Amino acid sequence: MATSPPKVPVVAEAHEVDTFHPPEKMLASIKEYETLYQESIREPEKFWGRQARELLTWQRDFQTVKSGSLENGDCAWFLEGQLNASYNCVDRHAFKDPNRVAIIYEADEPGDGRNLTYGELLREVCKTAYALKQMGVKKGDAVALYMPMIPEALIAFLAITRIGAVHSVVFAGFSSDSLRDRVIDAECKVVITTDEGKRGGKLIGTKKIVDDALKQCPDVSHVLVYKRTGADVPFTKGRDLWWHEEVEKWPSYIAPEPMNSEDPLFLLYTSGSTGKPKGVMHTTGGYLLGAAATGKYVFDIHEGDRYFCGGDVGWITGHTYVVYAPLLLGVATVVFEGTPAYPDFSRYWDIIEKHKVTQFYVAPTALRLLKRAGDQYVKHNMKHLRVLGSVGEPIAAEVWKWYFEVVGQEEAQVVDTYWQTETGSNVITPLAGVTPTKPGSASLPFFGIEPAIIDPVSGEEILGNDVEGVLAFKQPWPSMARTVWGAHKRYLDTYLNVYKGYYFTGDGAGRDHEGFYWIRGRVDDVVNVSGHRLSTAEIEAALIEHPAVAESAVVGVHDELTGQAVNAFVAIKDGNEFNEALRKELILQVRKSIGPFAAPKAVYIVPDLPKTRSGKIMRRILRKILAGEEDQLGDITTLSDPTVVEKIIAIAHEAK
Ligand code: 6R9
Repeated sequence: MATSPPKVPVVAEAHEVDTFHPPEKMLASIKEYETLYQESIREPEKFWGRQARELLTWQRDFQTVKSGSLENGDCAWFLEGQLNASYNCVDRHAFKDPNRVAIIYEADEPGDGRNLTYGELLREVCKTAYALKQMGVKKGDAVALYMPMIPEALIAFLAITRIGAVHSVVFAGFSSDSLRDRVIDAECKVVITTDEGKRGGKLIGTKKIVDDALKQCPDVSHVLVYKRTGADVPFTKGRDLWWHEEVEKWPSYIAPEPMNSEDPLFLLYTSGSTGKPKGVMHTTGGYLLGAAATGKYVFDIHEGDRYFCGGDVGWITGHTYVVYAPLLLGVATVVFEGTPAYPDFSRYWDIIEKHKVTQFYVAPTALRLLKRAGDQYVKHNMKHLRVLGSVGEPIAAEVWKWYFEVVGQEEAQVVDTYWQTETGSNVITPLAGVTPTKPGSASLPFFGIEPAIIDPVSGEEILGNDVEGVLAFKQPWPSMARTVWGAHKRYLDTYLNVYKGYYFTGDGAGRDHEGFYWIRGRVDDVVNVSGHRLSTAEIEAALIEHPAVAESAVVGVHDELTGQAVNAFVAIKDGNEFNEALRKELILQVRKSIGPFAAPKAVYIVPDLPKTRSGKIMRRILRKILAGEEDQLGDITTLSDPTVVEKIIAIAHEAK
């Protein structure tokens, strides 16, 4: 078994020979996966103890691999152990090989990018860490990031972790209101941003959004601003500081802060079934191990690889697979600022060809767009590609095949990776080149993951194959979230108390006759638009903020391009007139409260919503109406006013 990456560079230079030598896989066969998997389930201490010592560098070794339980919600890993994330991502590679490329920055405009070596990254991280320290950031403090996809975002992640602070990244597509709520919830005192962002040829006013958000955050003492475009942005004296002025003042080395394995590494806010976003908390040792282990086994990352994850650092995919997995394993990570459609639909393929990318990882929504644009855009030499990852939503079989045949030329392995913000890293996924794959199935559990299919009615686990139900996990794993920031009870109630003794994912799933898993989608009020996770309750709360709105109900409907789309039903208060202007205002309200990506695709103004006598909104009925399944509404006589259903059907029809 190849337990560590081969020492020699495994990809021949293109000019040298015209042959491509794929490295030996991390595992020899599916048999070896099965053996290791059994060990990971039966003897998790032995398995994870070994992996943790092999993949991470500990400043102090651990003695207790695993403690706590799902029942009690107190899982902890590698107690007594101490390590530092930035040391593991940067220093250890920089010492060995300072000239190795760490970051390949592909700017929005093709040709504007640059590379950073591990040596350069170490210096930049240290200087920035120093600057943060001088700004008063202490161990355990949360620092907010509101940044585009540029190398400085990664430098900021690592600088924060270097001094033992906690990053709380807010996707730079969230509105100022959303940013404000997250800054307040995590009690951030420092925010890092840019003057502007640049994406798909358009400018994004990041600093302005931060300024708006901070009007209601009196506790923020400093904003560190990286100059990305040179736009003339207002500066608040005493509070705002330029990155280039601050960072250059400080020495290029600062020692990494030793952190306990269970110290928080980051918070990442995500949507759940209730209105308020949850600050999911990940800890240092366990999370880093999940990232490194899945990078190694799922993506088959070897020394010398160039790894390109198209996710944004504002989401978990960017955290784990743009930043942590590739850097922990010491390979180059592509940081792409733009969009797959700019300047044209060949942008991803241009990048893959130019940088000889070995692993590519993206959401099906982008693949659907590019498949639709046409194969004429995919005429590149992409022979270095070994792995094609998919993430965030189910991938339809036709899209899977297109990815495999047209993009990968049937040479690269497609890995449909299922996981969540809360799981930290891939949990049900093929291992590239090892696991046989079936288009549309995320296949088999990763090491340490023991899935259970549960009957949602009885709450009992359904054993055997060929079964359907909701997906849960029976054992804790190192990279699982430990809590929801400031709301541990909510954490317990959402994930661990639903089915006692299990972690509940919130997804429906089937296990087929061969034990392969098929993810069916959320069973709660979460909608997945272009791989972005949105809560219907959160959008409803945004709509209600509009003075004309009495009540609203939001549902997800199937959408060709974005997977699901947000549709809103709104009952307006008496005295308000429905017209096109109001519809626009309502959409604007959601853009303002949450962000443009959450804007409803359709808004239906209705006289009333279908409700039970106890006042519960029956979203199921609304979903059926939009799906054209009016004949399958079931018993509606229990509604407080069954006649509203007819009216809503008429309105929905008229809109079509
Ligand atoms: C990584 C990420 C999590 C939700 C999850 C599920 C859906 C993710 C999937 C998938 C089908 C896959 N999801 N990967 N559904 N197949 N391969 O996306 O995290 O933003 O927290 O979303 O995404 O519904 O529960 P997050």
